[in-house]
Amino acid sequence: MTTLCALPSLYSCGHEIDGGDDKVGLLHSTYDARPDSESLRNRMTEDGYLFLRDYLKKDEVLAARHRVLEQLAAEGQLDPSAPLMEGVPKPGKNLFFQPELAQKNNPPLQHLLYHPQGRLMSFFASFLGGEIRHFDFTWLRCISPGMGTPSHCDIVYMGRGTRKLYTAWVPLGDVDFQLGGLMILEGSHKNERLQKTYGQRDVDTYCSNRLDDPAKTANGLNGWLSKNPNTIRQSLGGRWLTSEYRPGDMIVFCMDMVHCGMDNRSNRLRISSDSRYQLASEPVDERWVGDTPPGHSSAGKRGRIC
Ligand SMILES: O=C(O)CCC(=O)C(=O)O
Ligand SMILES: [Fe+2]
Repeated sequence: MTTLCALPSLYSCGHEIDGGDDKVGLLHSTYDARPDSESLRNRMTEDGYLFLRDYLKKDEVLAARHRVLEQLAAEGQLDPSAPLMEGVPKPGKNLFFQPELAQKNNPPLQHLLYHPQGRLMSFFASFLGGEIRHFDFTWLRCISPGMGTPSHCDIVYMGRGTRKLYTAWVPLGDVDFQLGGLMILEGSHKNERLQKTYGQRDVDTYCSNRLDDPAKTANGLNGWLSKNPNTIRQSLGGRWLTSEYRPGDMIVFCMDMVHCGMDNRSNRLRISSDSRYQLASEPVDERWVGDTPPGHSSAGKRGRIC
C-alpha cells in the first residue's frame, strides 16, 4: 500500500476525489514497449483507453499552444504582464470552450491533429487498420481557474455514426495536478447497465410531440453523467485514473469510457484539444463534419415521438 502518498488532493466539480489506493491511481503509459497494432487494439478492448506518453512531437504541440495564446492575446483575454506562453487569463475573464480558435487561423493545431502523415493520424491509420477520417470539428478548451468538465461519456454527444469512434485528448502544454487534466474511470467502458441507459442518450434529440421541449434548444450541455466524481465511482466501481501531462502526451479512449476534466486550481489557463477519428468506411455523425459543422445548433437537433 504505497501509492497513496504519490497523489496530492484532486478535485472535480468542487469535490475532493476520495483518496485511497482502491479509489484513485496513476495512468501508466501504454506505449513504452512500442507495441504492435494488434496488442494496442487488445489493450483498448481491455482498458478502454491508451496513454501514449511523449508520442507527439513536442515542438508541434507547443507551436499549436503558441498560436492559441496569440489568438487569445489579440482578443484581450490574457494578462499582458505575464509571459504569453504561461497563458494567464486577465482577471474577470472566464474562458472554457473555444472551438472557433481551432477552426480558424490555427494551422499548427490543424497540422498536429489532422495532417495525413502526422504522428496522430498515422497512429489511427495503423490502430484502426484502414483508411481513416477525422471529425472536422475540434473541441479546443482553454479552461480558466475554476470548475472542470463534469463526468460523461462522449457517445451521448457524437453517437449518430459508428460507435467505433475514438477521442484523442491532447494537452497543449504541461498540465500538472493543480492545472488538472483528464481523468478516466477505470473499467467503466465495460458497464453494460450504463451502456443500455445513459449510453443510449443523444443530447440533440427532443420530443417533437411535446410543446416547447427544452431539449429542442439545449446547447449540448445536458449530457453530463454526474457532477459528483465520488458517487459515480461508488456506483460504477473502478478507480479514477489520471496523470500529470506534458506536451507530446496523448490519451486515446473509446466512446463508452467515463471521464472528466479536473478542476483548475492554478492561476493559468488549462489548454487542451480533443478530436475524433474513425474508419472512413464507417458511418459518420453528420453534426461534426463539413466546413461549418452544425454541432449542437438547431440544425443538429432531431425530433422523435416520445
Ligand atoms: O478536457 C476536458 O476538460 C474534457 C475532455 C473531454 O471530455 C474529452 O476529451 O472528451
Ligand atoms: Fe469527453
